[in-house]
Amino acid sequence: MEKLIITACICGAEVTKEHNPAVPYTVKEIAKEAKSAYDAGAAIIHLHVREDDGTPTQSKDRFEECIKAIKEVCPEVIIQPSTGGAVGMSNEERLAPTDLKPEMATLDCGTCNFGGDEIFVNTENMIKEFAENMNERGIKPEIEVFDKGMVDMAIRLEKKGYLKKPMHFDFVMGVNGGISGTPRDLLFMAGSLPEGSTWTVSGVGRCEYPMVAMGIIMGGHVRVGFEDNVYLEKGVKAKSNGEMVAKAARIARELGREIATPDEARQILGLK
Ligand code: KMH
Ligand code: ZN
Repeated sequence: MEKLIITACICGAEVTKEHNPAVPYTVKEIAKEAKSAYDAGAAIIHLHVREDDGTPTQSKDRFEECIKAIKEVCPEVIIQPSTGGAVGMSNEERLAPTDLKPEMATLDCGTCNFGGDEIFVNTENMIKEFAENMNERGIKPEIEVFDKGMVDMAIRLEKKGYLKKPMHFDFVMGVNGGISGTPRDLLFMAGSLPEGSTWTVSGVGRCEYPMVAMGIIMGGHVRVGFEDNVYLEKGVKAKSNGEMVAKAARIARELGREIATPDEARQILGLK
């Protein structure tokens, strides 16, 4: 089976130090968490950034600072800025980091409830605008899908020329408002992709490690990190993103799946 790409979502936009004191805010903390994840086997860092007080931001300057700091401590890792940002941000704000021309960035392919009164808005025209922005800059989108209809949206947009094959998807499962993180639903999502697509799975909260195990067995790839879950196991908070990546790598090795280096991940994803 193909080597396993582990993505670490080290920071997110919603999780705070109240949830887990190890959630990084400052540039230094973000670089430290990226390094801990990379050292444990992560090939990709899915990146959100914060102000020093924890406020989520899509500032291009802040991304630039954080990317520079990460590259200093792990030069070969793939950095994948978020264009999802935080609920309520404008399109312009969300797209700011694409001007830095990263190798990859996320492209959220549909609107969904995000708990309480929160709605994460991604209309069809927004998705087209974001996809065109990334095409112009040579950025490979990681198509984030929170439900099956979003897979269908990506398939439609590929047919219209907004997205290029082979597409790479991230199934974000277990969000309060999206598809649940169950084996049945992961089989459904993976079975809905066009031939030749690659995919990773992000299980939110308690379904993180069950989805990791499923993803590894099914030949997909996996994402772990504070954005999705702050626990290492029931009742035990992770001390770092590295601990969570190490657990995913351990499960993979037990199941006979080797871990991809960033350069191997670039080959698998067609980044070079
Ligand atoms: N913070 C969420 C509202 C992405 O990174 O592209 C959206 C999100 C998706 O995290
Ligand atoms: Zn994200």
